[in-house]
Amino acid sequence: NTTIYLKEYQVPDFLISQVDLEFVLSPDNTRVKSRLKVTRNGAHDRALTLCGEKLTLISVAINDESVAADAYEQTDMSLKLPAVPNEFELVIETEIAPQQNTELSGLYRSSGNYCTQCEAEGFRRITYFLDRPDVLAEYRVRIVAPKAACPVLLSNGNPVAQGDGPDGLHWAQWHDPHPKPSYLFALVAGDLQFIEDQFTTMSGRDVALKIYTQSAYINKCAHAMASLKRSMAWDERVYGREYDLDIYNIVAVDDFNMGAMENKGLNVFNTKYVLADTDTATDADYEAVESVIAHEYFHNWSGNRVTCRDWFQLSLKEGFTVFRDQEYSADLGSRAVKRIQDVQVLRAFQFKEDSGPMAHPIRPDSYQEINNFYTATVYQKGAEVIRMLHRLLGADAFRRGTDLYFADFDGQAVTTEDFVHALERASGVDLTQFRRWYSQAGTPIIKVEQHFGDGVLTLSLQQSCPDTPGQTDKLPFHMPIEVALFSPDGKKLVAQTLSFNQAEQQFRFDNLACKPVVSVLRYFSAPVKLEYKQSNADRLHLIKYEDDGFVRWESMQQLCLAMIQPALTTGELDPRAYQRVRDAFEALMTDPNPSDKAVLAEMLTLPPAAYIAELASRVDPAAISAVRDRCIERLAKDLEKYFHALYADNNTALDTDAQSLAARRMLKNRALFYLVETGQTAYYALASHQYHAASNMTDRLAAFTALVQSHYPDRDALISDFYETWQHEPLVLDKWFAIQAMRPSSEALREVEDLLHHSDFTLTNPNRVRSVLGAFSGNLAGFHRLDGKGYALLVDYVIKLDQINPQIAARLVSSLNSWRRFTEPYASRMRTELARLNMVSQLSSDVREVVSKALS
Ligand code: BAL
Ligand code: ZN
Repeated sequence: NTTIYLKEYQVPDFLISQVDLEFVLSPDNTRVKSRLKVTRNGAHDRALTLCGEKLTLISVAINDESVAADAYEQTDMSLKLPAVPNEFELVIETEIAPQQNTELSGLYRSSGNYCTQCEAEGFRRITYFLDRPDVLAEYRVRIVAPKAACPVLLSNGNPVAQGDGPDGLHWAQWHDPHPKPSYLFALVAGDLQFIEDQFTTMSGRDVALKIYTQSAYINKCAHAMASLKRSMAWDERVYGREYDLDIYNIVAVDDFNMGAMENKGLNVFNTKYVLADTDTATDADYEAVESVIAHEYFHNWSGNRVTCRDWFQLSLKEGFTVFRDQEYSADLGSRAVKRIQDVQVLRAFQFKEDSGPMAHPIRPDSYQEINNFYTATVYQKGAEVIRMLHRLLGADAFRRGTDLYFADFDGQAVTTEDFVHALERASGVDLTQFRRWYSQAGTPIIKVEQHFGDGVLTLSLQQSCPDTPGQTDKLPFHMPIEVALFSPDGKKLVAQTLSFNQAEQQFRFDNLACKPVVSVLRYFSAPVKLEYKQSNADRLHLIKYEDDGFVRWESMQQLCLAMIQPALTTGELDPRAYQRVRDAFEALMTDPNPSDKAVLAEMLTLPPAAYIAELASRVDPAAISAVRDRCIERLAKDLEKYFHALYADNNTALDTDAQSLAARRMLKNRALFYLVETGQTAYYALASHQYHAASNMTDRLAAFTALVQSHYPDRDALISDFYETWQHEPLVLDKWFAIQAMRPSSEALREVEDLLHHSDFTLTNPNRVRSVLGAFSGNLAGFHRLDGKGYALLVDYVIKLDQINPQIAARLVSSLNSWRRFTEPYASRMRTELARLNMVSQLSSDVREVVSKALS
């Protein structure tokens, strides 16, 4: 594999200002004719080298003169034209086979329809091109296809013309006036239905909105459409950003590597993030659709109008856009719950990445395969970095900064440095030190100590950051630490943002009548691990009095960790630690006025096994599962009557707004989970009744999950019933696969082996692969076995999948990345399987990069 370095970035030797594409579509031989206006960039005499993969070259012409085959050099990866004029028109004809494209990168077929995915480097699988994000061109696209099979023909921008041709063919032409890089190109053609709506922008322009999908799904698109309109209004209100074409098209397809793609004016989506109705989608699915629709819409400015100079800058658009979609969802629903859930994702995936062999800064220095860098670090930590900027500058200065950024760089391909500098110019805040967040990898550890005397509280903060591959001796970060002080009777005395930028720093709070309770890292104001020997009394005080839901939840998590962590080594639950959690649960459940039912549901959830593993110095998966299960079982039995009351109180539809109803369902289903964990027949019957009687998928799936992951005696019949009912709904069937693959038991392996042979399992659909192999590899109790058979199974399938879809195969390997952090024999067994994988001679560059870094 070749390594590409940020420090070696060079401007392109040539620019392309105009692109005219003509596609004559056919499953096995699609003709692509590309007419490019090319200009030499600067004074040099270097050759023009275009990227191209899996293309059959038909012809090349410069300024209408055919170029003979001996006048160019062709390799598997490129087409080199040694002597070209300074300005010329280049016409290239190629042939491709969308039907054979199982990698789902470039032009491919999904359920018989044509679609594209070009980010990051898919366009080179369509035609020879300068396939890099700093080459921006205006695109005109003509699509020709059989009218019967492909009544719908779509590309970026605005529709220009359409008509019928001979032999049952028809055609359509599209024009995108906004210069864009090739990764934002899209084409869709097929037999699709659509729903439509419209949006009037803040300057009074009408935009037609359409969502296309197969006819079987068309009744499930209304929520996505409503989300799109809300997103458009939000971006006008919060960022002053208006949409800039006459039409906004979204297409939902079954087979998609990512969640969705922000192609200019023609988003292509995984059906998972478009389709939703109450029968088939859970409340969490509704929220996910809302946030991904918003995310892709927000990219129209943060990504498309202003794009990335090179792929090292990916977080420029992704970190910023994730921050934007997180804030959008927070504005729409419960801000506290959104923050809790985002932090959970960060801790589960990004912290793990930061402590493993693939750790990289949000702006990586190097990569072998860019597809491996669409990571939780670039996305989620990237969003946390933007959030810190927002907090350090304040909302108004931050907005002045983003206005300046959009104005100065509109239509350009820029860097994270351009972004930070724009914020600096607009705010006057010096961000020199803050920039380290872009270049240093690793999760900082903050030690907190407090001292109180003579009415003065001194808070001492110390920061450090562990070594990561290629990086040692890191310099201190600049970060905002939100703190508040609470009086013994629960009054908030002080709330303040500390600007923490030294290795060690002290902060003084004067004139305090008595020792306060200190709340640190409110709102999770920085993506760090806190080492804070807080007393349990203080934690309980914060659970009671904090108005930040994140801290209330985090204090509860800390109480739970204080119960779980010692037991991982002793094997025994400390009775006092257990009693504290039990009493705190009881107090929460008997609080007559819980502030937010969804926050309460989160507070009644023990820290996930993956997070307990992340915090352990050595991961013993069996111990983690055993201790966590024991805690759940005891809490369930000891607090049964409270869980039952909670269930009964919330098993009603007293609220009318969707958000309150969803919060109620979340709380009720949390209670149901514990009730089922008691193992009592009555609660199995209760859950079974809920499963059968449910009027929505949230309740049905919660009951199904609780029963399938318990010792429910009629488990097999229930699994069959679910399958019989939902087998024709692929997204629901994905849930059916995943819930079985996540069964927290050593039985999971055998079940996963069966699922992999199920007639509905296929390696060609990424959602299905993720629902079985992805879910299984995240199953701490089921995947990590003393005999290592879980790892062997995964590697067997990675080898098969790598021949079909290397991007998804590489993602699966990452679950073995952290092998060094495991106890024996797990660590050795994981390494053995990685070594076996590494011996395969025909590995893709995607898998090769992950496996070789994991072993190095
Ligand atoms: N740009 C790839 C998909 C997304 O982040 O929106
Ligand atoms: Zn994105």
